[in-house]
Amino acid sequence: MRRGMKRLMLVCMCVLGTCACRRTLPADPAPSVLPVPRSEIYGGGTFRLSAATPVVAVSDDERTAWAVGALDELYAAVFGPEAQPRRTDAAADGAVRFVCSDAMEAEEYRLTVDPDRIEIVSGGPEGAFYAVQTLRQLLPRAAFSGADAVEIPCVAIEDGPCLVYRGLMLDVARHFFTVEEVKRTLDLMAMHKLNVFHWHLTDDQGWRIEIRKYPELTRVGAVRKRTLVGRDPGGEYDETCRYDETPYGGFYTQEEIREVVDYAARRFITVIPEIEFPGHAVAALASYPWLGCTGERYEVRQTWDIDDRVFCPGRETTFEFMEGVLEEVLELFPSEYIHIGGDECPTKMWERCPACRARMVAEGLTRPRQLQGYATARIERFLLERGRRLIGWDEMLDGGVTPTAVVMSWRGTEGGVRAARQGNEVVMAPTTHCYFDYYQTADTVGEPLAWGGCLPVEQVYSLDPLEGLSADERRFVRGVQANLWTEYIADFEQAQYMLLPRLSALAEVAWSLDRKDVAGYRSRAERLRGLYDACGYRYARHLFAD
Ligand code: TNX
Repeated sequence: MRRGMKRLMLVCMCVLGTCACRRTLPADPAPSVLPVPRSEIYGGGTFRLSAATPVVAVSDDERTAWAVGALDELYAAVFGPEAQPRRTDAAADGAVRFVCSDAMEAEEYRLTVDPDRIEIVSGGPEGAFYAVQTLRQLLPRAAFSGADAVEIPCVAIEDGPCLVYRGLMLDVARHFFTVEEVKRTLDLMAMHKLNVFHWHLTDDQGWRIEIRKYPELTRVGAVRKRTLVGRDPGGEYDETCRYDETPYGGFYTQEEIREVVDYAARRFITVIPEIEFPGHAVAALASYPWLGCTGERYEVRQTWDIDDRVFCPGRETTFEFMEGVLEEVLELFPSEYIHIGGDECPTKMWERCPACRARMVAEGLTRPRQLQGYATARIERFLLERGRRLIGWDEMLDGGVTPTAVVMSWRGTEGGVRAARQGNEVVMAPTTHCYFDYYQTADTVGEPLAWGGCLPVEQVYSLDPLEGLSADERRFVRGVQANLWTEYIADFEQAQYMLLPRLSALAEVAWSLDRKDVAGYRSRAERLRGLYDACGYRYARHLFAD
């Protein structure tokens, strides 16, 4: 018996030993790429990629270096952290070659894998970056647990996105995510070829961005004294509320913000900051009571839902404040679009406020709601003067919107359709298809607590952001966005679970709108799931057979 055991151990050690020594992993039998490329034609044979495979880069400008940097990351993930592809100038065989083409759009690429080389032709560095993301999906799944060489199937891929805006919004006010977690989120986006990270930085329950001119925003506004446990029964003072009695807080220093913006830029992701105005403002009002209509001192909010306590558009000091905040925001974020929220802003306080009433008279406004239109237009003027564009939630339409503002449609697609018809640019993010804080299945037993609703991955996939619009009007639809609100997100693990695999469905809507097919998507998602496993991401399994 003991001898038998010994022999078994020896055999095991040999097997493990073989795994650990020089070996080439064969290509997986049926790779497929998600989001689905314009065309993907597999030939016979394979290319053998190893740490010794050199890279030929066409130029050495900064953005090209970012795209090639993605290949460095791939080498590190497969061949070990020390593996750095050697750069060579020669158009040698056996290399990965990056080439630029004037005939292509910046995000377009052609990836050709032949037995003796890999060639990536792209319009710009972003296209080259996406080609590397595609290449990553072509590797055998086992590659990510270490190999000396891997085989990649020969293939010719032509690809490019359908929509220019492919977004994800993350709410860091209700649940605070660390810089590391935000970076992991950006990695996820890059894997899915998404290119806009909408960072929801302020809300009633927390102010999360350092503003040097207004230090109370993070000294006071970044911390709530406790957090609701379980579902919000509908109001702070409801006796059935139960709280976690520990203070909850966090914010990003300006240095950390720069770090995130830079990390995103290297992945060709633009970061759009959102500073909520004039609603969802309790954390700001708790920091500086003179920002509200009554001047009362409030606490940072501890429950969810909509709040009446909003910025006072009657007072000049409110605009001075917003401009002071935005000046610092513009320094930190190079994004053309700056999000100023605009959603869910009750007018109750304004109706009773002498300063607001005076403002209405002075501006000839007849409805309190028009004060929001007035306030938004003022902020927009400030942004336009500095070369930026204002983007906000579709409630902006109710207060009257300027032709230059960009509308993010969340209460269905109707607002977006209306905006596109009147010539406003639009991003579609309707609750019906894009709210990843909703349950992913009708049977919620065993699911983590979520906002409510039911948004299965197939439903995300069925989004047609251009529906109901003429060819002319469609030009105004810039793209689509998934939103992850975090009232009921407990940690980053759960955030991943809510995002995946739904983000892959949204990615296909955004990138491959003109070639969607749900059956194909299922099998591509099944394959992509192998990469989620390899990267250690958590994901929901409703789409998959097991
Ligand atoms: C509505 S969508 C909100 C958020 C909530 C979300 C919950 C939008 C612009 N506002 O404040 O977190 O619903 O799903």
